[in-house]
Amino acid sequence: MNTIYITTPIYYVNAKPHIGHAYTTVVCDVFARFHRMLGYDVKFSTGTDEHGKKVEQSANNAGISPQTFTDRISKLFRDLLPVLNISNDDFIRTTEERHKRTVRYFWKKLKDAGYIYLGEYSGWYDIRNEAYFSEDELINGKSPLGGNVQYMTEPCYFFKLSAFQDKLLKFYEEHPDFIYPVARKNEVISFIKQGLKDLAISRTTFDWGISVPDDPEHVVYVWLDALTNYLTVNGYPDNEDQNNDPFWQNVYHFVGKEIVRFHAIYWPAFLMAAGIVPPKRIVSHGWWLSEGEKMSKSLGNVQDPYKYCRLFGSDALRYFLLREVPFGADGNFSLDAFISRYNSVLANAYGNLCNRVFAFIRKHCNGSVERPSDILADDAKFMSDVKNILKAAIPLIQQYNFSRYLEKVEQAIALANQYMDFQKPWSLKSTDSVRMQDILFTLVEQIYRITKFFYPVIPIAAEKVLKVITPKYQLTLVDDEQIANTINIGDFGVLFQKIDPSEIDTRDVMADK
Ligand code: ME8
Repeated sequence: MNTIYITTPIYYVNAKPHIGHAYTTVVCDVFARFHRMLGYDVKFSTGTDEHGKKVEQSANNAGISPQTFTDRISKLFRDLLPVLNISNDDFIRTTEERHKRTVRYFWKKLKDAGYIYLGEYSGWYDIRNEAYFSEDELINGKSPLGGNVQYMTEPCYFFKLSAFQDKLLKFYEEHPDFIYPVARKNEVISFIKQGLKDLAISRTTFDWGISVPDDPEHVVYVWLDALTNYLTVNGYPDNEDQNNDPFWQNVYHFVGKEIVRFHAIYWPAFLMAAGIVPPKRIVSHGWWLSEGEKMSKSLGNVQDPYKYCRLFGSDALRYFLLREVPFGADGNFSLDAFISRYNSVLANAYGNLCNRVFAFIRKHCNGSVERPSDILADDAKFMSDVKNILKAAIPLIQQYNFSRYLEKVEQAIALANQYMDFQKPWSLKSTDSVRMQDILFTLVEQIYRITKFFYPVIPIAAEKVLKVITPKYQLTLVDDEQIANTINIGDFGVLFQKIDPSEIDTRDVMADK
């Protein structure tokens, strides 16, 4: 059986989740559901990144202990998962014992292999982004990541990152698809070509972290701690032979573009040092913007995924996030665009197609239609067109092209609506009820096919539709499954209620300030 291991970044617990976090998690969920439908054994994990000076400071500001603080915010990320209908297999917190154990073991591996040494570090430290910068990297007195900096000197363990410069370049050459998209790969390569310095991987200026084995004055650098979560979830070190682990051999790390460097440089270097093969893919996407800037808590322009799910349902939010912006590009999150896509595709094109076909069968065919004995040329063309469109959609997901995939699904929906409008089953009620039923059966069968392709993105609505067609629906994309020869359509409500923009109180979905 094919296996795949899909991960989201683990999110910082310095603030509650927003649409940007929801996006990566939804992308991974769609990728996971899609692969399950193709018959893969899927492991899918997400979680929270809870250590570091920034979290310690946020907890101090809130007047509570870091543990209480992280428990509280981590819960907001965890509770969002069922709200977004996420099918993750694991939720990891870096404050868990299982993770601390893995990090300490991994540290020792790096140390025993001779890649860690004790030195001293001075530099400009960006607290918000947990990273040191040299004087010449600062921009207008701030770090290149935009955070405030302060000058610090501390004893510190180093990782011999410089030893990996050539190995990494060779690795990218041998694995040309390792970093997606190519633009990010080129950035990484030119960054490395400027020269890799050894990396400070411990801190002594705060306590909120995993203590370094045999030297508890130091805590492990938060990125080494955080990246190791991917191994913890995969059972390391009990499951020590990761190189022969079918999930590890096929691990896909989905990340926002700002953390590609950590995943594509540091992480494979750490792994190589420990004798573990690097991940299969680092798949990076662009940013959701709000009011023209990256949506982020520190800018105060975040949209709340809880609010969108409550008002419009998780299917609608999932669909919008994947359809609105080509994967990899930045995109603006706007309520107007959300409503317009919802109404035109979910409510009108798809919802209405299902409603009118099912309602018609219930009203004019006693709720039941039989497989036609005659297939006319029009029917055959409709069926093969839908089939070809859907078949062409499969590789698009494997290329992370979620918006084009959805375009294909929408093309198939449009074909079904056109077929119905052209065949006009309502005009045959009194003249040719057999042909009328044949048309309806053909429509139901194609709705079934199309809906399976829509399922990874809108699982709740899709399962409702599949269930109405047959209680024995199968969530597969591999075979050319045929539905039963007799279809009984049960009671069916409105799938997506049309949104009247004038009835939306924008304060309900407004960006939090
Ligand atoms: O970086 N648009 O955590 P984080 C799109 N803990 N995606 C966005 C986004 C936006 N405006 N804002 C956030 C960290 N994201 C580390 C990761 S992994 C070992 C450690 C998403 O809370 C996107 O996936 O800052 C981005 O990479 C991630 O949230 C950053 O989350």
